[in-house]
Order: sequence, then structure tokens, then C-alpha cells
Amino acid sequence: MPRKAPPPAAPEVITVRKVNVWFGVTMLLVGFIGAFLLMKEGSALPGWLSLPTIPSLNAPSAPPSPPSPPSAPSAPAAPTPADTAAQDKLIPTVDADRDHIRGNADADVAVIEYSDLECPFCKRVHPTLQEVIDQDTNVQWVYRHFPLGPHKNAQKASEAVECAAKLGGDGKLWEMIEIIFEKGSDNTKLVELAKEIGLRDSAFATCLASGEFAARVKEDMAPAKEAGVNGTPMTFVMHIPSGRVQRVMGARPTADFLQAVENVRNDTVPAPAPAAAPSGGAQTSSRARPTVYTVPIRVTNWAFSPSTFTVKKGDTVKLRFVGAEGEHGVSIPGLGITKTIAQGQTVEFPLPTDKTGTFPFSCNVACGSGHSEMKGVITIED
Ligand SMILES: [Cu+2]
Repeated sequence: MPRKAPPPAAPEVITVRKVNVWFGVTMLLVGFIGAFLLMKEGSALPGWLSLPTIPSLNAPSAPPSPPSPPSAPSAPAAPTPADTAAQDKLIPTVDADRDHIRGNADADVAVIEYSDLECPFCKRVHPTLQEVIDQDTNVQWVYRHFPLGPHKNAQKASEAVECAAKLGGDGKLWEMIEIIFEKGSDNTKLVELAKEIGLRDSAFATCLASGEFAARVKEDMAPAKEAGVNGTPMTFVMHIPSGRVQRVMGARPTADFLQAVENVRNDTVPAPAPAAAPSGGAQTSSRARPTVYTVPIRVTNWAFSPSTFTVKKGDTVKLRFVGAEGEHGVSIPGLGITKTIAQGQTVEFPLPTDKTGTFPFSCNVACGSGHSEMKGVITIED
């Protein structure tokens, strides 16, 4: 927040009054501002003049608040590269005895997928990861469970694929995953689906009802939660010999995964992008505020940046949502607005500013806790 330096008169005064210089400067400024106020009574002060000048002259306590401050955007703190690297180390490396592995068991790179069987994005990334191991036969695919809380069928569906593995080996596990993605995770249909892929329905039903794999599913999730996973699909591309990891969020295209594979092999994992710098009309100072402006908002997994901002009642404002990462949407219930924002898409629409108030907005994609954390607030002030 800029705090303006005292007017240029100050240094001259200091050379004249050698005794009690600060007192002199303060008095002069008070007089200057007072005179200005009298002359300009009734007119709006320019923003810089109405900012307090005293604190910059050695009175650090109780700085008065500047008038009508432009609201500071409070984008969520992005993890620093060091944070993310430390978190990535919490992801267990591949354990051939425990993990479910597809592809080359001796591969030097593993794509370790955390998946929720009720999440359409997990369904979407499934053929993508198949393509990755088809195109690079020195990559193995590891399937781990991450059933999200809001998905009521996801936990039991995860247990169902573990039952399939118990009764028919990993081959049946992958078949079960695929038939659930194809036909849905409805818990009342799981036994039927198991039968369709050739499992003995009574044995499967017994396994599923017993909940014997409930803990196994939680064990998959625990370290991923520690590592900050809060949405699915989340894939950790891991170079097994070195332990280097690059995380890939969401249902990205095949090329992105293959790039991550090369990055971990060649030690060229890029640092995570820093949080988007706040910019846009809503952050301009009150002195220069245009009455027609656009507020750009970056949409990523899992945040809107900025997530809070303030506009003036009556201004002509456009919101520009830039879909930088992932498939999302935005709802502003208080203003009756709902939009879809696909990756790579820019969605622009006018913001009604005829009434003041605070208007929460959020991502309207129901899949995954990551989306549900994407929230913000628009303030429309007088
Ligand atoms: Cu979202």
C-alpha cells in the first residue's frame, strides 16, 4: 500500500529550523493541510493528500487509516517451491507388494494417481494415463485411492476394486475400475458390476459387506492428505531412482504427463508458478479509479486470484475469468450469475453494480473438495 512521502517543502524546512526540526515540520504540514482544506472546502481531496503525512515523520504508533482504501486482494497463499517439494516427499514410493501397478514393473518413472471413482475428472484422466504408459513403455501407472468426502459412493467403490483385486488379482482390479467409470459408482450396483466382469458375486458381496478394505483405502489417502492433496485426480510423477517428483493436478492432456515424466528423469522439474500478481481496475488507487474497467481473475486448481476485491457502485465493471488450469465454473448466487470456465477459456461478463453489498462467489463444479474450496467475495461499495 503506497504511503506518500511528505510534500516537497519538507526538506527545505529542515535546513532552516535546526532546533526541534520534527516539530517544525509537523506544524508546517498541519498548517499547509489546514489551509488547503479551507480553500478547497467541499471538494474531494486528491487521494495522496488525504493520506496521513505525520507517520512518515517519525510517529509510528496508531497510523490513521487512509480514506476509502482500495481493497487489497487476498489471494490464497500459494505453496512455495520448498513447501511443495517437502510435501511431495511425503508420497510413498512404489511398493510392488502393496500397490496396484499397470505397465512396466521395472520402469524408472511411476505415475502415481490418487483417484476418486465418483469423480468425472478421474474418469476423464483414466484413458490419458493409459496413453502415457502406452507411449512411454518405461513408465508404470500406480492406482491409489482418494475418495472425496462429498462423494457418498466413492469410499465403497474404492473398497469394491480392492475386493476385485483380492478375488481376481490386479487384472480384475483394473477391470472393476473401468466398469465403475463406465457405468457409475452407485453402491447398490457394485455386486452386479463385479458379476459382469466375471467375479463370483457371492464372494464379492461378502468381501464388500465386510468392509475388510476400508482401512486399506484410508491408508492410501493418509500420506496424500499430509502432502496437501485436496482434490482429484492428483498424480505424482515420480522418478524412482532419484525420488524426484512433479505433481500434476487434474485431468491434464497426455502431453503434460509425458512432459512431467521427462522433467523428473532429467531433473528439470519447474518450480511452481508464484501466485498471480494482483492486477486490474479494482486495485487502482481511489485517485485514479476509472469508472469503466475489467477485473481479471485467474482460475486455477484450486483458487480464484484475486479471490476478494471491491468495486464502486455504479461503475461499469466487467469480470474476466481466465481459465488457466482445470475445468471450473463460477456462481455468484447474490447476483444470479452462473458460468462455466473451461481450461484455456476466457469468460467475460458484466458485473451488475447497481446495489451495494458483499457477494460471495464460488466454483460451481461439484466434483471434489478442491472445487469447493474455490471461494471469493465481491464487495460493491458506495
Ligand atoms: Cu473448480
